[in-house]
Amino acid sequence: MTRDPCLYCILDLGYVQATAAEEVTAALLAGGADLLQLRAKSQPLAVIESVARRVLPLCRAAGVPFILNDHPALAAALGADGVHLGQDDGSLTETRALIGHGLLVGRSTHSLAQARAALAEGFDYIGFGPLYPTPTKAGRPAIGLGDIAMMERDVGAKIPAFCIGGIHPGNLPQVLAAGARRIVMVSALLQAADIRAATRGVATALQPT
Ligand code: TZP
Ligand code: MG
Repeated sequence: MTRDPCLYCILDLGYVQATAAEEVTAALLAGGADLLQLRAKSQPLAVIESVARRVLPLCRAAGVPFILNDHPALAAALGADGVHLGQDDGSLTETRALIGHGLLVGRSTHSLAQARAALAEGFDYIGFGPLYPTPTKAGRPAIGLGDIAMMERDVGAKIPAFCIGGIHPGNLPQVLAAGARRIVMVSALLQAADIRAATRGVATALQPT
């Protein structure tokens, strides 16, 4: 990562039509996304590959790392900058055996213990949440804000740690007050009337003063 990454945006095909992928990606990048992930939970691999091939050059041109959710082999074949793994997506060692050492590998974590374990295992960054209930990851219990400060102290001081889940411009001040320094925002940006302006507002709020 070339600059201190604060705002991690996700192009989630649960919210965005594949045909709108480039337009939405361009808006997220213009608004100030520091990383961009393609997440497509219910799409065939061919669609994921097609969308990835179209948005990857936009990320490259903006100097923003392109991360693929799941599918490490495809991420490597595409020349993505990284891959994002959930708790059940295998170990870092298994993933590195498949894709080598050239890609960032991130891990979703849902507790302080999992965040510490991801750091110890050697992941390049983590997601931490969901802080609040969210339809984007329905059924995953919210963990609240209480552990953010300790997670930042123990993990976020060493690798980028992105708080995630149900964050929107209205509750962002509380998330930051709880100690978060980096966040992921998905539905609140993808469903905004003006994605670029909404992203810009959040990116600005995350800049250290
Ligand atoms: N992992 C934990 S919460 C979440 C993911 C992918 C969804 C975040 O989406 P939103 O819409 O910002 O709540
Ligand atoms: Mg996964």
